[in-house]
Amino acid sequence: MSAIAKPSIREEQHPLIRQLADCIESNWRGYLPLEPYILPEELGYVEGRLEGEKLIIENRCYQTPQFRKMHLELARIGNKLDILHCVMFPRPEYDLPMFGCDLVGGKGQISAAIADLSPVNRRRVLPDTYHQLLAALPPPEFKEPRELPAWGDIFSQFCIFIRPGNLEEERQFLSRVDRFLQIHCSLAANSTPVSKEKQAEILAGQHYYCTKQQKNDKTRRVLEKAFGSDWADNYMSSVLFDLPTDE
Ligand code: BLA
Repeated sequence: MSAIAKPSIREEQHPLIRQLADCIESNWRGYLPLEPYILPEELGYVEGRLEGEKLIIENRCYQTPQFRKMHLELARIGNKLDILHCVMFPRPEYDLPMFGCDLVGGKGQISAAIADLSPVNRRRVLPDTYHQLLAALPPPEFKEPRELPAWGDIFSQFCIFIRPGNLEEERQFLSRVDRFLQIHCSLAANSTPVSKEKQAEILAGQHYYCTKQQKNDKTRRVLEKAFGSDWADNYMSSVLFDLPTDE
């Protein structure tokens, strides 16, 4: 086996995907003590074919005292589709929201840019400090907000889901996600465990979040077409949105 790391596909991806991947990793490294997280079987780097085009998936995954799993995935289908997917799964001992982000683009244009800090407690409201800090950000101004699908009731009032119209909107999206991550990583790094009862509630909220995300037919369709439906099912339930277990 060669000791030389494969060049990341991020070098070839849409500039906003590259910049967001760098931004996510620099916040992670800046605020949190990262340890490796081992993905199941051979799912770290995957290649398949979709309509004659090569589909490449590249995963990076870490854990920290507060996060069970921090997953950054970059995917590329020939020159047709570029994807960034990122989820930070807190350990259920901590009252922390789920950070999630998805960028989907093709042929030089990002069609979907979504980012949120999603609440997982019973009333599905963000912890007070999160609410205050997020509410104090400058109001987002995007020309093309997009409508959330039916399963999107998991997202908070601060969720942004847009089609960026120009470079200035791409820049604004990037800077807002950077702020989300600064707020999230700094609050998380200082958070302490909650009571057992509260933990059970958080665990249930995380289950609900993952179950809803698994209903995203657009993601499923891309994976199914390239790798078949069993593989897609397994990938969505064990890599993208695995349910936390009650240890
Ligand atoms: C949309 N996700 C999409 C779309 C595709 C994918 C092709 C449609 C783009 C569009 O309508 O313009 C595909 N996304 C993928 C694939 C992977 C991926 C193949 O991550 C992984 C390999 N999705 C997430 C996370 C969020 C998310 C973490 O993975 C949010 C926090 C949201 N993606 C999301 C939403 C849509 C989407 C809400 C729009 C769905 C719709 O309009 O029905």
